[in-house]
Amino acid sequence: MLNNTCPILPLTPLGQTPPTVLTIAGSDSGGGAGIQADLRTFALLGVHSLVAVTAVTAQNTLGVEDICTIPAPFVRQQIHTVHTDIGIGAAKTGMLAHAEIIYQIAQYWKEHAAHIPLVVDPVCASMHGNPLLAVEALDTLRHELIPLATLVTPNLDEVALITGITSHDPTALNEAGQYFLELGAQAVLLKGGHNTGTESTDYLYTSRQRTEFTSPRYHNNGNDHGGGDTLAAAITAALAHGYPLDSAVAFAKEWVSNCIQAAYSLGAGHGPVNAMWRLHTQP
Ligand code: PXL
Repeated sequence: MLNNTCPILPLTPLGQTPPTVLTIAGSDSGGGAGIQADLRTFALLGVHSLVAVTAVTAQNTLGVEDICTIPAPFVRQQIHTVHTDIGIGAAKTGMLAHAEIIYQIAQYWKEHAAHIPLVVDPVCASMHGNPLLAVEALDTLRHELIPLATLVTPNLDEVALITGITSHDPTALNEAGQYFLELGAQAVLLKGGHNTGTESTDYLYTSRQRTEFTSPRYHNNGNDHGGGDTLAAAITAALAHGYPLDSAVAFAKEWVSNCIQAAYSLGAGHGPVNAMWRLHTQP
């Protein structure tokens, strides 16, 4: 059953400008993840979407067949062009492909955008295991971009790649949380979505506290493509609406649970989580 009590973000009166949110991410030609998931989420959460494309993937529900990356200076130019005219209320990063793109974004952020909330979803691979970030880029991610993040949202595979911590016991998770804070992130959300069990628990660490967010684990025949992107996009939209971080995470967790329950099958592989569940409910 969909949770029709899921709160919605405030609607901007028609004719007025809604909050603006930037996604810096890759395109998924199958429409399940990446920029496509971000734009759906942003639209249904009442914010205006800005886009800086980092890479274009040729992929379907079975996997990524090929990737064409955008030159790093052009990624920076896309950010600069929308920032200087339109303004950015909050931003998120997704697939960043390689070190030079990460470096350009980080330099821009440090010089011109340090005050803007930045959610870093450290996308390393697709759910099929296709790499979306060069391994050589991990150091640039750790030392250039993560220190600028308002929030980093790694799943447990990404935690292992970035921190080297592979155990999921409570002490190891605390160590992993600490690792991201010591890199300079203001907060980290360790997503237990890839953990086993009947519940999915995510752990939010800030310098002051650890907060748990638990939801039931829904079984939807593997139709959960784009779930991580959708969660990070919903957090970013809530931040742009002015929510404090813990409320933004709580909201986004409930939002993505609804998207997961409403997922549909597509092609022969993994279908997407479905932000359009919202269209089936009364405002
Ligand atoms: O879900 C992570 C992700 C992000 N961005 C792009 C992707 C994927 C997963 O496949 O293709 C472009």
